[in-house]
Amino acid sequence: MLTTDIIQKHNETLAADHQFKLAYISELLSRKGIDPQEIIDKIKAFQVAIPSWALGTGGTRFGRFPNGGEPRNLEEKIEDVGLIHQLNGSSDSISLHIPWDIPSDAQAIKQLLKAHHLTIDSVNSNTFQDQKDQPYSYKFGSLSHTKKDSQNLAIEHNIACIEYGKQLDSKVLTVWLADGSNFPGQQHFRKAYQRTADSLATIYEAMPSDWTMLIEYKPYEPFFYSMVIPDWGTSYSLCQQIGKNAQVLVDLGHHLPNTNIEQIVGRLMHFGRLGGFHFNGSMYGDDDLTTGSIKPYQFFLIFNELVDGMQDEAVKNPPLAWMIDASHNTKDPIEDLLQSVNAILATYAKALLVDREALADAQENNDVLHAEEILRDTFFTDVRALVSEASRQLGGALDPVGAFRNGKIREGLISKRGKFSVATGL
Ligand code: RM4
Ligand code: MN
Ligand code: MN
Repeated sequence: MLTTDIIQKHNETLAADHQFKLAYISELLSRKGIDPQEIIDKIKAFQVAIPSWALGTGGTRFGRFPNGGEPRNLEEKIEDVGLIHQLNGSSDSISLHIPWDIPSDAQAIKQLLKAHHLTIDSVNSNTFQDQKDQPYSYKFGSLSHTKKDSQNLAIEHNIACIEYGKQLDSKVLTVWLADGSNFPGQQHFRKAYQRTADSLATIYEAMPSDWTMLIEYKPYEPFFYSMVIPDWGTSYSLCQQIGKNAQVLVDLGHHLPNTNIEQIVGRLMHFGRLGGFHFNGSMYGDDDLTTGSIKPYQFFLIFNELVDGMQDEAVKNPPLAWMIDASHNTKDPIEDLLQSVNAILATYAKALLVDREALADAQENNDVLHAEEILRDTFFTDVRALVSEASRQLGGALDPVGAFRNGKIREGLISKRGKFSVATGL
């Protein structure tokens, strides 16, 4: 549907302004001894996976207000991610949620992925809902369930996810465990933890040796008194027991307000146990808002920590899996995803510009103000032209949302899929 022509024409209308902004930031960087093209190349190499469950309109338990043209099946979800990738050059993979995205014909899906220059990122298991005709319920837990029947069903489901992933060449299983309790006394904390550790160890055993298991944590929701994996410490301890290919996954919205997430990132990288990231914006908790929309400075501090860890040879952390995990309740999902990727790349670019030598020096000498100013100065640098240029060099749009709107792409999707098409997912 999207022709390179739309992107080209749109880029032409923005070219003069873009060149002006790019020349300015390039000159600024050159004066600091930084090669702008080196930064642009790093931005180009940074790819963010799109979750299949974010392509439809999200909602709350009170309501949902779709705009139409939502992808009706896995094939159309792949098409949407292909579109995003064509527009920004930075979204080359899609994460699947099972059973929402079970591939009926793996070969055909692989061909479709190839046609869109995409791969499968992670497969995500779902034991937070009972499926129709499910023999044993997850109402009182899954991997931590007191009854073997439910526990085993959840283990088998995760192993089935690995099988689906293998068919599509994925190498990552992400486990977000929604087990917990709503009332004091309901659950024996130590026993529930141990059952979870045992279940995860069984799943890990079934995983090929070149796969990674990512274990996510979240302090509350769907349970509000306790969660079995509420925090990074619990995820970390589980990973330590399970094996070297088990890693902690940080979802930005899975923290209580004011948590120092950048410090958690630093700790986990120090231990070599940070496996992946779910990007989103958060005001109160798992709000799943647009990445960078609420606390951009904190987001920058998190990226600063990530880049510091990635550039330090003493840090033995594996390469990270980057994914957006947001819910688009108010904005067009594709526009929101494009906006999110843009915010992620711009923040990454800023973190690349931090003068690490000067920062280390200020820290060693306890020059508090200077250390802080090094970060603030970088944070306030406008790097958006570098991100646009990276997109352009990858064949994408200087302004992906603008091109999406100008090309009337949503209108096209609505006329093809209908006003009332609904995506599977939450
Ligand atoms: C959870 C968590 C998981 C995601 C589900 C849909 O809060 O963030 O990563 O798979 O939502
Ligand atoms: Mn998540
Ligand atoms: Mn979440």
